[in-house]
Amino acid sequence: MAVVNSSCMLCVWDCGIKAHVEDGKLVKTEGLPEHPVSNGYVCPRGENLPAYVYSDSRLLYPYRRKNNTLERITWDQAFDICAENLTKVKEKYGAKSLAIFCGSVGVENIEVAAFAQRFKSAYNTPNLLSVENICYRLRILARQLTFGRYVGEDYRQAECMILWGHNPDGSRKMLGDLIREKVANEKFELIVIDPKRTELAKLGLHLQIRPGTDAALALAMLNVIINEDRCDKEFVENYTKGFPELKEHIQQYTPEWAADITGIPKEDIKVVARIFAQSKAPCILQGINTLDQHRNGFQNSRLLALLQIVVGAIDKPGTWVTIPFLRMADLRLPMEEKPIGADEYPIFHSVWGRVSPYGIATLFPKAVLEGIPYPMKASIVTAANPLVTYPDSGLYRKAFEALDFRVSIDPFINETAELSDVLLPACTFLEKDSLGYVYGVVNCEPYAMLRKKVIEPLGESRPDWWIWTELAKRMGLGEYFTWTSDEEVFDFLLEPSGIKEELKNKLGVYFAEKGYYQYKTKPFPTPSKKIEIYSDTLKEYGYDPLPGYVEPAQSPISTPELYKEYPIILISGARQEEYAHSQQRNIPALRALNPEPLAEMHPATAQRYGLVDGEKVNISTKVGTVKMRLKTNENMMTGVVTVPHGWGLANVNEITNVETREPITGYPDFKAILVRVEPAS
Ligand SMILES: Nc1nc2c(c(=O)[nH]1)N[C@H]1C(S)=C(S)[C@@H](COP(=O)(O)OP(=O)(O)OC[C@H]3O[C@@H](n4cnc5c(=O)[nH]c(N)nc54)[C@H](O)[C@@H]3O)O[C@H]1N2
Ligand SMILES: Nc1nc2c(c(=O)[nH]1)N[C@H]1C(S)=C(S)[C@@H](COP(=O)(O)OP(=O)(O)OC[C@H]3O[C@@H](n4cnc5c(=O)[nH]c(N)nc54)[C@H](O)[C@@H]3O)O[C@H]1N2
Ligand code: SF4
Ligand SMILES: [Mo]
Repeated sequence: MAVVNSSCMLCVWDCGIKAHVEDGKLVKTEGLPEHPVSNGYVCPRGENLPAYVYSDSRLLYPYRRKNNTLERITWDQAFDICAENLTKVKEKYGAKSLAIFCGSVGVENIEVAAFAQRFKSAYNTPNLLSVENICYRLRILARQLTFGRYVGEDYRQAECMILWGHNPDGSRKMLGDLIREKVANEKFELIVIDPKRTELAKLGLHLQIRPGTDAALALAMLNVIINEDRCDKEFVENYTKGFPELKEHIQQYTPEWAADITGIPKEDIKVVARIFAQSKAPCILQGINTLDQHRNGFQNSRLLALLQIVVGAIDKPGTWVTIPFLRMADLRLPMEEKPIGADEYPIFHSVWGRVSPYGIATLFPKAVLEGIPYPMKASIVTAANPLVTYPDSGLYRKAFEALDFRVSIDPFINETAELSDVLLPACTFLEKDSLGYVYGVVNCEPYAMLRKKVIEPLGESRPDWWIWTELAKRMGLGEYFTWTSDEEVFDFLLEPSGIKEELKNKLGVYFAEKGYYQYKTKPFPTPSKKIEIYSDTLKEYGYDPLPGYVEPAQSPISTPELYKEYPIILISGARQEEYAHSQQRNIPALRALNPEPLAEMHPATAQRYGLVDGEKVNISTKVGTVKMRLKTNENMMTGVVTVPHGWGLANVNEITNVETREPITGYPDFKAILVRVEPAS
């Protein structure tokens, strides 16, 4: 029996694991107590890694689809078919007619995204359509525009924490546990802003907010803090630009005004604003996508930043701080052509000369089905399941069906792979050496870890880098893909970071110190060299330079006619500990813990619409209907229903839409849409 220290890649938290191996087989996984961030924690998915890796639904050989059945083929045949078809498409419609999709795993396993980027630029298509156009990039951009760089939440030392649209018990359990410890042992204020009274909300002050109205609350909190003279004047004067304009701007947004919009009593808004402003170390933990996937998404992120700024809670321990930057190799090659959506969403594409490699994924169906701005004819989908995880699954299905050629690279046959012409079996992270790396950006802990190989690749599955490399060679692009082993790949990726040697310690972990008060010695890297409360850049592009409030694209107020027909507000995608997105439904131990998706609603709302706890209901929008079991729950806000995403057979994205996009980044609207709920006949 051997024990390998590695890290888990089933979600972005990258927990340390001890993998027990017997006769070349993974038999057990448990937490790694010495890990500097997870400290021995693993969730049920991490505990069930043996069942994950040996699952019957693993794709272990290359396949092609012929007469609607899967035919096993060799790697050589698979690459030949891909090369022939991708070349044909390129010759007939141009390189840009190939779209490469890369999902959440591409963020968690940087090799996946890095090689997708390499291939994209070698093939010469600008169209890498990533989950970065659904998740997280929006906030990075909003903070970059405000601070010039990304700042993140130094939550461990926070004395006042606002969980703003974030329920770590489902999405980030380690943090949930830490909050419970802080509540029990420290002088610590917890505030939770959520339409659902979550278990953590019960431990602190809960503001039950109407979905999608967070900007109104934030503006009113700014109003209270500024008008009651609770700002950090010295900080604001020396390090920010645009405070006088903000002061004038927020006068219209009173707590009374916000109370009507949000459903939160005005006194509660004042109390929370004061607690936040008085704390020595206040820290807002913004939901990882909750506030982004709305019409007001970008400005929501700006507003939370402004709250931190006006009270001077920047770069101090326990607030929002600058995370030391770790540079990784950039595998992109220079490219002239812009991806789809670059003109409609120019800031998402590039700002201050920093060009993003991603197109607007929500415009993919339009490109395929309407040829706007140009036709899209082929796809390579890696580490993603857009048929379940993107808005309006029916439309995405139609778009994928309309393509001339589809390739899928995945360790499993997911719903998107089921449509593919060629399926290429990637091995899982347990079957290769790679790099565990979320360096600071998402969890604000500046560490990186070698993700050591635990077992040999199963069947004929292979590492992602190898698949891209061989495919490129077949297409005459081999000169750009010269790597020959896992080790060469991560050595290359790590080269610019300067930490290659440091990672070779016993645990394989590199952990950096956070530097505080950087602004005292280094100006903020914005055009004004200050924090930009007022953003001239946003103004130049025709967006509001100071964030305001807009109603959700669908709401009782913005679309009263629609509301008559669809009188309940739907939230989709609150996380559940057992699953990552559309994955792991095939693991029996996890399925036993969480057998089916439930639509949760307050009993009074259920009663109002004649619905009974435990019965199946149809949830409908103009886009479609999805059937789920109803669970009444006193903790829900009345008039709101919440459902999980990622369930192939009861897929909430059958009813979401691609039309109501966030106006600056093109993000989809997943969090505040109007639905009708009826008993399923
Ligand atoms: N309605 C609604 N929809 C949502 C959301 C929501 O809140 N509501 N959330 C959105 C968000 S924030 C996100 S991030 C997306 C996620 O969207 P996706 O990334 O599309 O979702 P996953 O189901 O995680 O798909 C990941 C795929 O990667 C595969 N995979 C795992 N390991 C590897 C590997 O090493 N290599 C390769 N090549 N493949 C691998 C898995 O088998 C799986 O098929 O969903 C979005 N969709
Ligand atoms: N187990 C598990 N963990 C995951 C993932 C997973 O799939 N499974 N996915 C990972 C990924 S890619 C992501 S993006 C993150 C997502 O993480 P987050 O976006 O932080 O989502 P949650 O922590 O589930 O918290 C969502 C909470 O927001 C509330 N909410 C919904 N709409 C609104 C609103 O309009 N306003 C406010 N104030 N609250 C609202 C919901 O009621 C819910 O309690 O999770 C990550 N962690
Ligand atoms: S799936 Fe669980 S164990 Fe694995 S990284 Fe995520 S939280 Fe940690
Ligand atoms: Mo995400």
